[in-house]
Amino acid sequence: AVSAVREDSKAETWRRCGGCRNGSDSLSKETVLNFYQKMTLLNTMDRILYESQRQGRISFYMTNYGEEGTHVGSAAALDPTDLVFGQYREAGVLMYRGFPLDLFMAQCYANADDLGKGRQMPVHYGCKDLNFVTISSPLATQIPQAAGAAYAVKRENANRAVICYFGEGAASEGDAHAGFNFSATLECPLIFFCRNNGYAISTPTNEQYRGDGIAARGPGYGMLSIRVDGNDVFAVYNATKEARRRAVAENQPFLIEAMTYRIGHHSTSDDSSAYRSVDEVNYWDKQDHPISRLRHYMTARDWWGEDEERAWRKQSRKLVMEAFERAERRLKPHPDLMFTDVYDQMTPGLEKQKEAMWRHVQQYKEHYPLDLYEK
Ligand SMILES: Cc1ncc(C[n+]2csc(CCOP(=O)(O)OP(=O)(O)O)c2C)c(N)n1
Ligand SMILES: [Mg+2]
Repeated sequence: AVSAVREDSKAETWRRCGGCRNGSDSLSKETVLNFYQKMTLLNTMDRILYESQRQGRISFYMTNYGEEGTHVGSAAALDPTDLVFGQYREAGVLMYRGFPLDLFMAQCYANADDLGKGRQMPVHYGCKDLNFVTISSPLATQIPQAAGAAYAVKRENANRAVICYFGEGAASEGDAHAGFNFSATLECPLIFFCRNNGYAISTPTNEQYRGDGIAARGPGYGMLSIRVDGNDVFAVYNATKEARRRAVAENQPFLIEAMTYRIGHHSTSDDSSAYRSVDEVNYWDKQDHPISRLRHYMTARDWWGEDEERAWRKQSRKLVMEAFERAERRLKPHPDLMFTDVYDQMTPGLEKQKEAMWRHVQQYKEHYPLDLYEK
């Protein structure tokens, strides 16, 4: 079944629905169940952390609702040594690579276990061991950085690729042009993965560009490009697998545009009911959700039923709740860590700021519960 996925995408999209087994036959039951478990675990974690923010337990959060298929399908097609540059809505990629719930929670709670030592806003994950470059919010900065990294990878000749995720909104930044052109002309093994989820905060795609989406820009840069149904985890997997193969074998960038839909608000600072209808959101939630589509496939193959679903829902919720409770109890990092690691040796200016901070904290002790911080 090949059909246009969203009304605003004029080109045909490579669509493989859960009902047709093309391409996914080669994936084992174990692999497919793992896809499903990662997609639903991400969904459960999102729900708990979103609620945490609403209750004032954490400062901010961004959900990944509706885009789970793009994360898991693409992550599964990569080699663990491939380097990932994300935007901020790709937590499922990191989860698929093995980042534990405890570390997701530690980052959002900025506790003493956070690999970033509590210095970043929630969802700005990073993990050197999993080859996942720390998220930075200024849009599209990761695109030229990924081009540079892919050039370095090529020079190492290490049979490695770089993948760079970005939203269709970020593709309007000047940095996107620089990254696309550098990687094409320098012939870098780079997969550009655009999550076209219909919105850049409140701006719908029909106000973002006049051409045919993001994939149509690829040929202008001399880049191989494909548009794929982002809510079909198998289609995303197949497209990314082939993009990676060609990027590495032929040293060239490959642009993927995955058509999907942002079901949640942009972030906890946004209320999307101000700019889109409940009917629109419901359509994607009820009719074309990557998780339910995958579940239909598993059911059709007799791999999954009500009992498995009930048991997994219970187990996954327990895993998330336990990690959440551990994170909340954990102490915060020592306040001195705010001043370290940028310079090898702290500058005199920073030393002064640190002393000023401690004077302030001593003076207004009642507002600073130091017993919650590591000594
Ligand atoms: C340089 C820059 N400009 C503006 C912003 C504010 N901003 C944050 S997210 C966002 C929308 C991005 O949309 P898109 O790339 O489609 O990603 P999505 O949120 O849909 O996943 C904007 C405008 C920013 N972070 N950085
Ligand atoms: Mg978007």
